[in-house]
Amino acid sequence: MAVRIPFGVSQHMQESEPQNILTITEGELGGCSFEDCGVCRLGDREILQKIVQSLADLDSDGLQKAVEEALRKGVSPQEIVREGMSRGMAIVGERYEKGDYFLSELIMAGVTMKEGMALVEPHLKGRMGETRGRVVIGTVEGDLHDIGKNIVATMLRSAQFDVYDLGVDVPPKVFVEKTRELKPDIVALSALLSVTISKVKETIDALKESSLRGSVKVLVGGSCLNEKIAERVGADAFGRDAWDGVVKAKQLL
Ligand code: B12
Repeated sequence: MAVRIPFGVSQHMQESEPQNILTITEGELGGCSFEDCGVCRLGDREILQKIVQSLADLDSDGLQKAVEEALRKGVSPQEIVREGMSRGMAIVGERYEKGDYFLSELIMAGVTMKEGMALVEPHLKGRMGETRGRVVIGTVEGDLHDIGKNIVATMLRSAQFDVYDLGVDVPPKVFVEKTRELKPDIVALSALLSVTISKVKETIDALKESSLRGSVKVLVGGSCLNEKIAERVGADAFGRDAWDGVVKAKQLL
């Protein structure tokens, strides 16, 4: 069987058992909701799986083609992100944890996902009209991950929120300054690194110390957080993913 070694994959992978790495295993797709997904039609599964596989394999050309094909076939952009690219990214993370991928592959995955998002984002844009509320969003200090945060910002915009994105590595004092200046209804914090959980708390504490906490709700999210941690650091709500984030943001108003 011919084995395709995608661009960006380390030499050590070429020497190891290829099918373990290049083919998505049942385990890697564990928890996949293709089977019970009420939104996607039967024919969409194959193309969504192509998206998952391309991103997991860091195959930029394959991903672009698959995303374009999915959009052409009328698969919803939300489904492309949630059931396609996000699952591909989860597999990248697992491969990194197992030592099959290294930092260079994480970087490639970030670039590849951003290229895919650039194709999907124009289809996620919200309608013009009355805004639901104002959100200031950013990734906390010390953390450079922004793909998930960007998806949350896009989904909030498409749900008619007025979103101010402060970017990544945002110190608590900048959240405080921007909260004072922009008077948002919600401050949304993203954190993916366990070491930055303390920064989520510091940011919320800084809002308290500046007497701003009473006038804003704090929504947090990111793969190192959960409901319990969110409560412990003093947030008002936790969003499991971008879609849950929008639901929680609406509930907070
Ligand atoms: C791509 C990636 C990178 C890229 C980031 C590129 C970019 N521009 O973002 C780069 C290469 C820069 C990177 C660097 C590092 N990374 Co990294 N990275 C990843 C990876 C593979 C994917 C993250 C991602 O984009 N996922 C896809 C998006 C769609 O999902 P998401 O971010 O979770 O976001 C969703 C939800 O969490 C939620 N959400 C996120 N934010 C918010 C905010 C709100 C308000 C709400 C409501 C919801 C919400 O909604 C999003 C959309 O549905 C993850 C593994 C993984 N599967 O998560 C590791 C991972 C996060 N990285 C990890 C590590 C260790 C690092 C490094 C320390 C590696 C190193 N040795 O240097 C550095 C840290 C750099 C830094 N200071 O931040 C670890 C973190 C472990 C931990 N718990 O602490 C992970 C989990 C990998 C692993 N399995 O070990 N990384």
